Amino acid sequence: MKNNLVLSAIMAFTILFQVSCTKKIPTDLTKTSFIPKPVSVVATGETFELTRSTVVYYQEGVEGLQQTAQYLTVELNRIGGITPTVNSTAEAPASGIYLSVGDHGQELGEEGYVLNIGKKVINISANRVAGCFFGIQTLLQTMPAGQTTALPIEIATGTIRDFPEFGYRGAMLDVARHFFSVQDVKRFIDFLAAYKMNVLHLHLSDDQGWRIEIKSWPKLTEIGGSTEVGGGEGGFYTQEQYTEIVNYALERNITIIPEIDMPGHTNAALASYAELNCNGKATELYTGIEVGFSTLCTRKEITYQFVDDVVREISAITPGPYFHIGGDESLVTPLDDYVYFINRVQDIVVKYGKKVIGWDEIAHATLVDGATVQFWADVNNTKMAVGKGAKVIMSPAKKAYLDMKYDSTTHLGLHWAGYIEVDTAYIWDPASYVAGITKENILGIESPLWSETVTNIDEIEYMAFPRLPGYAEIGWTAPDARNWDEYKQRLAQHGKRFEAMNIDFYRSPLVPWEQ
Ligand code: TNX
Repeated sequence: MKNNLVLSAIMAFTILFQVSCTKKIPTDLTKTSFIPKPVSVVATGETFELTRSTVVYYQEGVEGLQQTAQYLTVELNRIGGITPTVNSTAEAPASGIYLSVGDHGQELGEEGYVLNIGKKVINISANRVAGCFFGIQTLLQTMPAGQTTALPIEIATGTIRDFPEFGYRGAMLDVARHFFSVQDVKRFIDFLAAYKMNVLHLHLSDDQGWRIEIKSWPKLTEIGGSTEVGGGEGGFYTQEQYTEIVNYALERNITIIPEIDMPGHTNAALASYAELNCNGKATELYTGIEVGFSTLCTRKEITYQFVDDVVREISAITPGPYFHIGGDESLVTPLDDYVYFINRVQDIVVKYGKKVIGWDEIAHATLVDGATVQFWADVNNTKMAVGKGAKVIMSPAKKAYLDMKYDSTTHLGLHWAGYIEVDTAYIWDPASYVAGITKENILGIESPLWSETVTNIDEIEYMAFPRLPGYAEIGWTAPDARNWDEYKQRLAQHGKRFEAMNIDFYRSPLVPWEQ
């Protein structure tokens, strides 16, 4: 009897010990490693318990909010294996997770949100549905990185108020030099969504490949889509597949920006249609990685019929406001011809209801109202564009190029713009990077991933991670709230998130990853 008592005491003690030591109950929300760093986090020191019976509610009558609620349940299922009920409601519930849209003031803007985690209820509220989506991403970062069976999931209570520094936070994927499947692009979209990026720019054509079906010019994909760098089989998206990508992105609050690069970088088109060449002869397909040797024939009328058809067909399946006309490295197009071409092409883009984006070289043309230049190399071009009233997307190659090697030992990538270690990628401010170009001129930031050396999704992951979350933070978090030494600690915590997502990432020695 006495022995039994002692035994039960030991057992009780052991259980207590296990509970208190093996399960750290999170109670301090400010300790969570959020990326991007939110504007403000206030902890209230308690815990919300997410269980199998937690219901996800959304405010009734708000277009798009049900879809956002569904997105949350899919993620909760992935993490905790639970399938929460989704209900619409007219009144704020007393328990569960509640998404709502209302007037939360100008400061929160189009994308800001308030995430309030109470003991019984989690409220995500915003001016717009987009804000609720970003609030969900923040909430997900309070949960275990990967799948867990340890229910309930405990979440520290408190309030996060948050909004982005820039409205344009993007990445670019070059699907022309190497082609990537719809499935790969969707996975890349998921990466962007997890870090609150809202733009995916698809580089759909280049010398080595034409990657989007154009029904009125079918040889573009039949011939121009048939290979890639290194001579592989290439590929292209049918218009239906492109639409599938656009819709997948839309559900994650991401705008697809299609780019048809012209008048240079057009060998795939020139090989497909002889009439686009000034000498009337089709070129050979190209599978190398040189740039600057091709040009459309800018003084032939058929060229503008071609551009008109391409812009018309792509614009019709692109809900986003932009069309990117490329315009970079047209080294064999005389400047007069280049300016004439860019001017005519801008008018075509406007005619089909889209806003023009081009690489910084398009500054030489007469820019249409609402044009945006993407700064990648030339400060003078960019300033000239701003002088002509254009806005700027910041993609300085020395800082923002995801295809640059991390250091001299990186087996993938190029290094013409330098080596870009994770700290180099993080430590810069778009609004002060170029003297004379200030926040008012800048839409935001984009990190391009050119694919001359990148051939599959694992290699995409290796070049994008861990730099991509840093670019996301530069786009979202104000410069005075950013600091590399503090950021690298948070980034280290995301290593287990990358692992849980099966992301093949570069374990930079500059980041104190957990072992
Ligand atoms: C420059 S950036 C290019 C691309 C290459 C890239 C490789 C830009 C507008 N043009 O054609 O793929 O360098 O880093």
